[in-house]
Amino acid sequence: MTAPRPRRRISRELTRIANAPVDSVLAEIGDSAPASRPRIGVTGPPGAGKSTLINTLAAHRIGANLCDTMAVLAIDPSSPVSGGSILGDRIRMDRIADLPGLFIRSLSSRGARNGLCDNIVDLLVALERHAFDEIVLETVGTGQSEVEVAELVDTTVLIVPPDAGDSVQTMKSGILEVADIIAVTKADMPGAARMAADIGTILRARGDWMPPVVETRGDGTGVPRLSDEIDRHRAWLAEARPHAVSNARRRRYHLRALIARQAEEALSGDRHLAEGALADAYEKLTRKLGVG
Ligand SMILES: Nc1nc2c(ncn2[C@@H]2O[C@H](COP(=O)(O)OP(=O)(O)OP(=O)(O)O)[C@@H](O)[C@H]2O)c(=O)[nH]1
Ligand SMILES: [Mg+2]
Repeated sequence: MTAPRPRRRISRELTRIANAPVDSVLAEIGDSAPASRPRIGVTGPPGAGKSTLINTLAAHRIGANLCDTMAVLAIDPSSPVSGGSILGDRIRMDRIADLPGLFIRSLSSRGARNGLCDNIVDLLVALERHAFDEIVLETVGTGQSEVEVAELVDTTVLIVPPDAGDSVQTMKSGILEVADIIAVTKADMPGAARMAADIGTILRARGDWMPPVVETRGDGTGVPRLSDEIDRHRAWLAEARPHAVSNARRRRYHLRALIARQAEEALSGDRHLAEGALADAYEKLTRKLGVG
């Protein structure tokens, strides 16, 4: 039995890191070595049923002792940083909020262009330092972010509601190519089986991994199968992509994100920095960052 996490303390720490400039972030988590805690990304259009599914998935995985501790980070595109509150208003996870070993936090995407927050990697590393067995990241799919989230996690679960309609065609080129598992939610509604079949016809195997399509319902139907598929994918991944490769990829992503933020901080701190000839402005910026 794992001791309950000090949720309030972790939540305050995330708030602090979420609002901190790069230098302070590095002071706080800069000594972190690469660590691969399994990460599950859950992405899909607004209102697709992501939070509901994470709800039942967490209850199932913790209840069945598949993991002792789980952290859920939900990126909420609309609300401002939910200062320290454990539950965002929009995430319907109240049923599991008291589950021992579970930590839930929603965060604003702060208007970041890609629907992820620009400091998401810092927060994932901060959570990793608390040694959760699994970390789940919920993001609202806004085109590019769906694809980008796959860079940050081991297993990408794409959530598709039965009424997604035409979007299946647009999904074809982007997210379907990176989704490891597809969950058609709201399977109690008409069109779910049809949607699952339609997606099945356009899915392609990646290497020898064929993304499975699972139908789920808010009452938890289909969730044990989804959970099994997550474990099956994780086992496959352990063979196909060693941890060292995942760690190196995450580290590169993190470094790029830190540099991008540092540049943003420099540019917004000095409006003259971007003036003049492009090459001059570039030189001024890189000098300011100490990389020129
Ligand atoms: N009929 C039906 N409704 C569902 C099911 N799952 C979720 N819903 C409803 O769909 C709505 C959205 O559910 P959420 O779980 O909040 O969806 P979400 O994708 O997390 O939404 P955002 O985070 O706002 O993008 C809620 O009103 C849920 O009650 C289901 O299996 N069947
Ligand atoms: Mg949600």
